[in-house]
Amino acid sequence: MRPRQATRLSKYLSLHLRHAPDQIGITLDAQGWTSVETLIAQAAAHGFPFTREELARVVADSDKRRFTLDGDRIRANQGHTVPVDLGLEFLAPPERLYHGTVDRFLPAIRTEGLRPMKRHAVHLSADPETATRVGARRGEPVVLTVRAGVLHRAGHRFQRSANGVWLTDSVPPEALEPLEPGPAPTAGGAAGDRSGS
Ligand code: HQG
Repeated sequence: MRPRQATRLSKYLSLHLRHAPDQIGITLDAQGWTSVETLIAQAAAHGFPFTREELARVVADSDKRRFTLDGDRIRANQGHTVPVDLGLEFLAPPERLYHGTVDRFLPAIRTEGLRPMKRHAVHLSADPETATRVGARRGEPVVLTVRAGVLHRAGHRFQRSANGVWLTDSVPPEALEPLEPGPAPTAGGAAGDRSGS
């Protein structure tokens, strides 16, 4: 399978295992699993044929381990918008976690904190490099540092998905560390005025 086809299949799986199972007539169980046999048959019936071997290859090669294949079952490891309970344990996060985003969301994030938006949970990365890649999907990345340890001790609950993404309901603005000063403060002497960042 050529890389471009593998990417298409990966995106197809993300779409139907996270967001739109109905569109191809498959159902996810409460934990997000669906039958591989049915998936393959329904995808073919909807004009997207692929083999079990191609599926296994894409799951094994996924850079982000997006899917788990378990016998005749498959599920997405995170990122759902349809309701599923992934059965992940709650556990204590590291003291700091990271969130990759872009400049244009910062005013809202500074006011409301991080919200799950369309997903079930806010996605946080274990290291700034990963967060940089997440932010870069949308433009010039900005990496926010989250005081996860403080939040956890204050009662916020954290889970870690099978591919190492940390999930939590929300992050209030005060749990975000101030950003490093930008490279070039604009005219008007705004330098030092980073309140709320
Ligand atoms: C932003 C990818 C305004 C948030 C990645 C983000 C990740 C706010 C966007 C996974 C906000 C939501 C998740 C607020 C958050 N106001 N904007 N209050 N709070 N945002 O895609 O974290 O390729 O739902 O900063 O690797 O970008 O799908 O979340 O920019 O692990 O496997 O709202 O998706 O993995 O975007 O990415 P998303 P995300 P996959």
